[in-house]
Amino acid sequence: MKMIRQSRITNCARVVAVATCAMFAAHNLFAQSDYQPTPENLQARHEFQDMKFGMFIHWGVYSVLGDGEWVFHNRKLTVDEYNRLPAFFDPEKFDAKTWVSLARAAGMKYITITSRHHDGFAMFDSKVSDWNIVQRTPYRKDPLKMLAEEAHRQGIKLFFYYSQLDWHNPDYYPRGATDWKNGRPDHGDFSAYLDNYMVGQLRELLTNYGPIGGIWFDGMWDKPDADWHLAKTYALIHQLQPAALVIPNHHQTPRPGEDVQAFERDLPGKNTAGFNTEYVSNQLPLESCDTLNDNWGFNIGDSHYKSPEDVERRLVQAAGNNSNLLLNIGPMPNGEISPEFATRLHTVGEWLSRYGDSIYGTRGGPIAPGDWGVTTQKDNKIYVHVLNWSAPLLALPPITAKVASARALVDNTAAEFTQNANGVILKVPAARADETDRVIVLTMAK
Ligand code: FHN
Repeated sequence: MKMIRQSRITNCARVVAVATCAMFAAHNLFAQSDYQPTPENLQARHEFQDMKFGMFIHWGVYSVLGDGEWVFHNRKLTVDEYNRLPAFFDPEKFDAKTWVSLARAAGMKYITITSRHHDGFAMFDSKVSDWNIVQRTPYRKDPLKMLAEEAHRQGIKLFFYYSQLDWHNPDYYPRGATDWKNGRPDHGDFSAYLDNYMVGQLRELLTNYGPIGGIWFDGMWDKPDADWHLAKTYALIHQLQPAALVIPNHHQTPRPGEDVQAFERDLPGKNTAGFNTEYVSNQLPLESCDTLNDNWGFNIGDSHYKSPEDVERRLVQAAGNNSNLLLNIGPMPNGEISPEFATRLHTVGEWLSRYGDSIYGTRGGPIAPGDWGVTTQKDNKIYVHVLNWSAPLLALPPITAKVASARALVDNTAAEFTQNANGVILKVPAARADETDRVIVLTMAK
């Protein structure tokens, strides 16, 4: 089972990698070239960077089959077959309060949820077509509305994932790299798909759910050479909600009109996944997404969960690389989040209640990340995150400011240090049994 799952992930990654490379050349042609972010947008970017940790949610009718969000494509189902799926989707256990409360308990400050994935199925009340949760499922309600209201109540920012790629709509034509014969006609009006269908749905998402954090785009890599009408689309978003952030997961150099640079399953600048760009913007906020097990959408056979300590390390690494971490869970078709996800998130939240000062509101520190760990910084403090170091002394490169004190974050005990032109030598307290990250707070002299 595990081998099948891994090979599916690899196949998907390969499709995405090939397509994103080809997109590179044409990429600046279609963006919002005269884009000047408004003061609200710049403020939203700043707040986004401060939040550091978000909950990614992949949830759609595909969850019924318990085989991930690519099941339509992976099993080469026809549109007629897939059309039967919504009738089985009745998430009677969905409770927006439980989901938002879990995000908060995990120390997450925002949620990014699939408003529709590549199957094109709208998980919200859309008037643009009836291919949506209200009209096609026995549930008949709009979970995004409930989630938006609850998120606003609990002070959590809500972002909508929106797949530009569509395996269902006939107007998504010519079809792209993920094409298979699923029964759609060999003709269609791509401009109508973009300007009427997609823009119509984006307009709904940006007007019916109160202030939202932004739109998280995915799927452009399916048709690298197409004109995606980005200028119009991005301009509409910024016109409807100037503070809404455009976050594109196209894995390439950012284009004008985009507000955040996204990385998938990799830290900024790394490309272990095989499809990320090594270019890292020094202007835009950065976000790296990953998933708590191996799948994005619910997969009943996937029990390859990351440990809470692993998640904590990834969060620290992301913060040290000046990035947010968007961590995914795939809720079940009945609307519940499985205990395997929930317990791990609670543990991470408990850790953050002790170590959060060294994460939230910080930016990447002045010392380059190394095998030993990373640094973050905020105000007159540098947080040295020692993730992987067993010797008692740690030699850091020179920093311009004078260090006034060094203390362990966890119990405020003083840590010995010396500073000279060659750098800072820190005596690192021995790691406690349960300590993922030893954080030494260096306070700079005024
Ligand atoms: O194909 C999708 C995948 O299903 C998932 O949504 C991830 C999340 O980053 N993005 C895609 C590929 O880039």
